[in-house]
Amino acid sequence: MMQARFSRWGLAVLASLPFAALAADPKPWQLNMGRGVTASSQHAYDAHMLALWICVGIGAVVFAAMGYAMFKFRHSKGAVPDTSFTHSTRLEIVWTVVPIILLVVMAVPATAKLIAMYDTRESEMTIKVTGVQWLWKYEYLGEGVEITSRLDRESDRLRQNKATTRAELDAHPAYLLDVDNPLVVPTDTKIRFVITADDVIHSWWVPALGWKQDAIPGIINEAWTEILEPGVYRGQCAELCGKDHGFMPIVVRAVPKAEFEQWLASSKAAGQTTDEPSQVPEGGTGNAPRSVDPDMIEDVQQGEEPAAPQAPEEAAAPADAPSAD
Ligand SMILES: [Cu+2]
Repeated sequence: MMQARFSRWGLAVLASLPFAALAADPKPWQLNMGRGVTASSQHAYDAHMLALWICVGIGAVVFAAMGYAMFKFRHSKGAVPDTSFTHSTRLEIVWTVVPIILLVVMAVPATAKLIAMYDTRESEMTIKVTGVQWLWKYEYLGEGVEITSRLDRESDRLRQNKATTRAELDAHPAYLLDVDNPLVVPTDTKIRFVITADDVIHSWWVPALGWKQDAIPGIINEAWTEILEPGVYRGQCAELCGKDHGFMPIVVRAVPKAEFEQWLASSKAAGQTTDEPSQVPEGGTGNAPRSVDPDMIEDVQQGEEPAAPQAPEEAAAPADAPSAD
């Protein structure tokens, strides 16, 4: 009995080894947000920590002033309320100017980081993500490789079986977080994502990458990532998209470039391909979060791949139009 329990523990430990990089994913009772594994996620973390420490400073000053006032001017020491008090012009100026300075101190780096987050230029490859009720489709544009990623069979079996026990769930470390075909991406590569949906609005979200992007039918949203550390990073659909919204997890497996090339070649050889390689739409101008190119939207609505713009000048034109936000 004891032997069996130990070997079960051993199996669980072994099974969790490939997920050693899970450190980037949230843990139960984790305080604070994670740093993630990309420059974007590090930027988000830095902006968050700056705001946090400013809040801590404000809290300390306000509570100290309250405490001091309550202790120093207490009733038992004969303090009398100042009923003729109106205001202090000097204090009014101080508590208007200081918050303005704090807001600017936070807004300037945050804006720079936000602009960098939307800058999809100079990406080395493009992956099209399509949300479908209730799975994800990934297409390596220009490579002709397309994969469908859905909840792994074991999770699906356990969740549908009313007789499933707690022990069975515990024995499956990635219950409801695993997929049959993870999205395989190379590390140290700027990857552009074009994100859309087939039916309803979904949202592609992997916390370790540091961003979340809506997948909307008829609209192509852009995002990019450059993963620094190999590992398995997990996420979820973050937009309520129907009854199985909670059962379309995301798994990103980041591997070194050479290993990715091997994987891509073997996927092609295995026939996991579309009929003909899709064309790669040109990257945006770096400041447009969503494409407002009517041709691109029409293509997607008709279930076709967005065609590449004819010339770079034409590609730049739609981005000058006001954002569809
Ligand atoms: Cu969804």
